[in-house]
Parts: sequence; structure tokens; C-alpha cells
Amino acid sequence: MIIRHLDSAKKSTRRVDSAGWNSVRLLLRDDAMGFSFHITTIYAGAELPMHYRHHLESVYCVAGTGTIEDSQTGEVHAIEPGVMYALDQHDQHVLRANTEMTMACVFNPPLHGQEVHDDSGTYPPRAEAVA
Ligand code: 9YT
Repeated sequence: MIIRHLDSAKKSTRRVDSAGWNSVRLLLRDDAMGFSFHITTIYAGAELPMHYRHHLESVYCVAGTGTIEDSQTGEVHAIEPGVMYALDQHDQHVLRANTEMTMACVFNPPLHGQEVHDDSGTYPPRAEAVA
């Protein structure tokens, strides 16, 4: 069994900071769960174009409000506590935060630890296959 506290993880290398967000990666590839699990904070006013070509991600909004735009269709969905979105088609998207947002995120395959977005909003591929 693995037990971790967010407050301790925040003070460790599990916390990754990038432009407009930070993410505390509570579970990573080395934990051998088949996915990684993160608590991500998106800062108020952030506009994040993302495209996870090599990963599937699902995100649950715990706190705060914003929107997600499907870059292919232009469709915009409101994000608020209780809403989950899943990028099951490796969907290119833009996340916009009206207020600071707290998001619980799962990645398959799991992140290794220190990944941040490249210029196209993606994370690098790793050896594991997406099921
Ligand atoms: C919601 C979202 O995708 N934010 C970007 C950071 C990502 N969730 C991560 O690396 O934890």
C-alpha cells in the first residue's frame, strides 16, 4: 500500500512548476500502478494550449472555474467543481482558468516525474504503450 500526503509531496521533487500551473505528482511510473495521479493547480487567468499526443488524461475539477475548448471543433465547455473531462482521443485543447483551479489528473501511461509541456503542449513519449 502506498500512503502519501499532499502537503509533504508539495515540499518534494514531486512538485513541478511551469508557466500558469504547478502539479504535485502523487503517483508516478515508479509506483507501478499503470497510471500517474496528480493534484494540479492552474493559476487564475492562465490560458494553456495542450495536446497530449502520447498520453490519455482525465481531469476532475475539485475547485475553481474555467473553460476547456476543443481545438478541433471550437466547442467550449464550462469547468467547475464536479466536472470531469477525459481526453480519450488525445484531443488538442485549450484550458482557461477564470479563477485558480484545483484539478485531480490521471495520466496513462504514467508520467516519470519532471515532464513539462514542449512548444506544442505535449509531453514526450515513453516506452509504455497506451492500452
Ligand atoms: C489540467 C492539466 O492538464 N494541466 C497541466 C498539467 C498536468 N495536469 C500535469 O502535468 O499534471
